[in-house]
Amino acid sequence: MYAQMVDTGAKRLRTSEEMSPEERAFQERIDADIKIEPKDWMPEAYRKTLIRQISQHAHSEIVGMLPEGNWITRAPTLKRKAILMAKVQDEAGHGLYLYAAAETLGVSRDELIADLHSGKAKYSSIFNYPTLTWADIGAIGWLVDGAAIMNQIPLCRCSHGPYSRAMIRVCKEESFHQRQGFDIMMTLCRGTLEQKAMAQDALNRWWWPSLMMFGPPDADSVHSAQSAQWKIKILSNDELRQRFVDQTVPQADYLGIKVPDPLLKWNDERGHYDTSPIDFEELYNVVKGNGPCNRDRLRTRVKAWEEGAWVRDAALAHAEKRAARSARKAA
Ligand code: BYC
Repeated sequence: MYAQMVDTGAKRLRTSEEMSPEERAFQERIDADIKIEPKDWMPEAYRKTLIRQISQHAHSEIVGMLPEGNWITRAPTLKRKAILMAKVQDEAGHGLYLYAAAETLGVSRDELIADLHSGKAKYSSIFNYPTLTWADIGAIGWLVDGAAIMNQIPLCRCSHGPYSRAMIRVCKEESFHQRQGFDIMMTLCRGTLEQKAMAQDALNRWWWPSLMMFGPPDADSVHSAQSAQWKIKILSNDELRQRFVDQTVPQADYLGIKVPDPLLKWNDERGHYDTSPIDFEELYNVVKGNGPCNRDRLRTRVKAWEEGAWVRDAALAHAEKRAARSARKAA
């Protein structure tokens, strides 16, 4: 599959003969499944690709707190509220592990955040959609966290040590998030007709954006071939998307709600579900900044950053004071 991608819009991969001796040794380590650690030599493009992907991932976790945070004050029971608060706090933790993993590549957190706020760095398209009802919280946990796990389990085996290790804990927590989402959907689907209709409406709105989370089709994916060669990507965008569809459709059947795709059908020959063509124009449009909530999300993040300046200043002043005290004691 990746061999096909080499000729489809992605840059041509360098052959072993075209690589410098350092690059060749690096690629051999990757091929032998040896992790690349912060002090190891790495091609500049590998470093840049990782900074791009890990920071986009970190930003997604942090921006991803907003649509769900919107429902903390309106959760239907105390128990649901406590669970949702824990989940949203977990997302903050994921963002922090990921920023720390990116920092090992020689970039500062301030630079990464400045790139998010200026619109230079991306975050996942999915968080530019609004959460209109409580059922959306169920759909996000079930579908969005479900898609995130599908994408992130292979990342636990990626070639970069800090990123792969961060992913192990993230995936364990995402698994709890997915189950809490499914549990909300289950409760709604077993509830009144009105509640079941809310669950169906949430599935209708979140299904296609969830499939778009996996990125453009392989044929249009700019980075896939190189990322596959470096084992940053273990499975392609389309392979992961297909696995997600195959896993999720039976869950929708179990809930008794209908995936909003008239052409969805099990294909015995392929051993997979066939779907309607995905409207990737919608993904490109959202990624360009024109989704329903892009401007609002960035405005909220920038405001939170500015209003938190005094906390960062106070923490820094405290750390400097402690360091000075320790230095005096040591002298
Ligand atoms: N949204 O060549 P491609 C979560 C960009 S949420 C926005 O295939 P790549 C969570 C892509 O960046 C998920 N942009 O790129 C769940 C590139 O643009 P640039 C966060 C997208 O990197 C619940 C261009 O399109 N997860 O965790 O090889 C609550 C071409 O694409 C999207 C991750 O970030 C998109 N959906 O593959 C809270 C996982 N898709 O950078 C949080 C790690 C593509 O050249 N990331 N683009 O300007 C990945 O696995 C990969 O980066 C992707 C894209 C599969 C997303």
